Amino acid sequence: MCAQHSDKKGQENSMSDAARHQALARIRAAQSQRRTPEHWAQEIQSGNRDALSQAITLTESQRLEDLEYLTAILQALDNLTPQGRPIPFRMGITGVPGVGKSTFIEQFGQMLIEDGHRVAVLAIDPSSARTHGSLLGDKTRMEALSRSPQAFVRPSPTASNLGGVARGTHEAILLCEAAGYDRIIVETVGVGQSETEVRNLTDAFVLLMLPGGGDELQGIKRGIMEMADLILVNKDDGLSRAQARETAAQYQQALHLFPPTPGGHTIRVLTASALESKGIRQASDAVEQLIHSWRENDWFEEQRQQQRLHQLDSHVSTILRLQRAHHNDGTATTWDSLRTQVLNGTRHPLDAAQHWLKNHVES
Ligand SMILES: Nc1nc2c(ncn2[C@@H]2O[C@H](COP(=O)(O)OP(=O)(O)OP(=O)(O)O)[C@@H](O)[C@H]2O)c(=O)[nH]1
Ligand SMILES: [Mg+2]
Repeated sequence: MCAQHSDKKGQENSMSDAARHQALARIRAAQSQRRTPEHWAQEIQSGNRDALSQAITLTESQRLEDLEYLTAILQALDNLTPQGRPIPFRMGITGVPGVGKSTFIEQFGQMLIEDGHRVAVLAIDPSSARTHGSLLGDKTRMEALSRSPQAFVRPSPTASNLGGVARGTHEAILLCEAAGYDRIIVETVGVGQSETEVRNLTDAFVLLMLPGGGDELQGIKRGIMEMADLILVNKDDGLSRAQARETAAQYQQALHLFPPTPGGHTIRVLTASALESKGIRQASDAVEQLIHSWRENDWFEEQRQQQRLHQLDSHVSTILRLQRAHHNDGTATTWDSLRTQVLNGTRHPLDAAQHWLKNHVES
């Protein structure tokens, strides 16, 4: 059974890798036919989903040329975007595997569409970084949303950096926004560093929790809770109802001891049943209230400014890493050898970094 499962997963992974390579090949073919970044930008802006999808594939590429082309597309999109358009809102959703993130987004996304929004969902799976896989399963769990013309659901393969979050997610968000989606939802599995990364990419961060365990607020759970703007105890249904409510009360109690939030808001704990589509409207109202209060007190823009600077740092290290791959000159001072020396403790990390930068970065 297990072997069958992993075989299936393996097939899905290789399928998604193959699909990604095909998409990149199509993009390069289009580039060679002199399809300009301006042309791509126009296609994306006019609602061509294939163009959007292919541009997102560029964000995941490990080739510097692809990133340069992506930059040109983003610039062309900036030029096309009308001034004064309402600023799209970015939301991160995290929680342990199986807590119900995708089921919740399926309901929540449809509600946003009913309210007149256009919704893009980017799903990130850090565990698949090990296998270069993707969350193909998620598309089926968000079936109605995937079919909606007002939604764009993109399970993202994560051939990624240490954080486990797909490196190009920020650019994928920008592309979706340029395509006219005004509610961007990023789903990530809450298993470690990926939350911090997604926290840095989104305006509001929603943590889904399971009923039970409210009295043992230790370690990582507390760390993740401190990053959350809203906590939802999901699966408030069937036999878990009483426990879900008790857990929510315990979390709310515990939050009194947490430091004040930088956005000046109170972290609320609500319950929901994604399966029975209960509590979704309340969650949506709570998120809208957050947006409203942050726009009033300027935290919205302040946080975005910090995030843009974070992106700058992150891209510098990515581009250096990609250049490193290009500059591997096979001598004793290559990156691999420096890494070994740092690993062995025979060279200080600072010295190794300076040595490498001196030799490999043009001034
Ligand atoms: N009883 C109950 N089950 C739920 C609820 N929400 C989701 N589930 C079930 O929980 C299981 C996992 O749901 P998903 O939505 O895939 O959870 P997820 O957090 O996206 O999982 P990963 O993407 O694997 O991390 C599915 O069998 C859902 O039907 C809920 O509110 N109540
Ligand atoms: Mg999921």
